Amino acid sequence: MIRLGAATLAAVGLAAIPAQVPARLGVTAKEFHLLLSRQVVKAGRVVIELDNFGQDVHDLRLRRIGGTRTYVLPATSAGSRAILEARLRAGRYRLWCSIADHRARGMVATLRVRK
Ligand SMILES: [Cu+2]
Repeated sequence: MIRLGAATLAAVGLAAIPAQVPARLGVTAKEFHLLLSRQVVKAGRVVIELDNFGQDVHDLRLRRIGGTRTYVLPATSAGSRAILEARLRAGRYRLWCSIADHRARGMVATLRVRK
């Protein structure tokens, strides 16, 4: 077909612009664990939200296993929230709280980022 209707052209135009809506990951911190809202997110922009539902201060670090870059969500007091938008590539990521000995006490989790 050579002739295309206006509706067809509009649809093609829309299809050429990929949705840029970031994935979202919720991380709930408590003594002493991290609970992820999902185990897998799609690679690309990810909004990471740390909610401290515990009583102590907690933070969040994120690093791809085998990678060198560490993403940091700051120390967050009880009842508070921190948000970071990152661009994650595919792989497995370790998440942990870096306050005191919290990681050793169980505040560690794994996230898979798929292509
Ligand atoms: Cu902690």
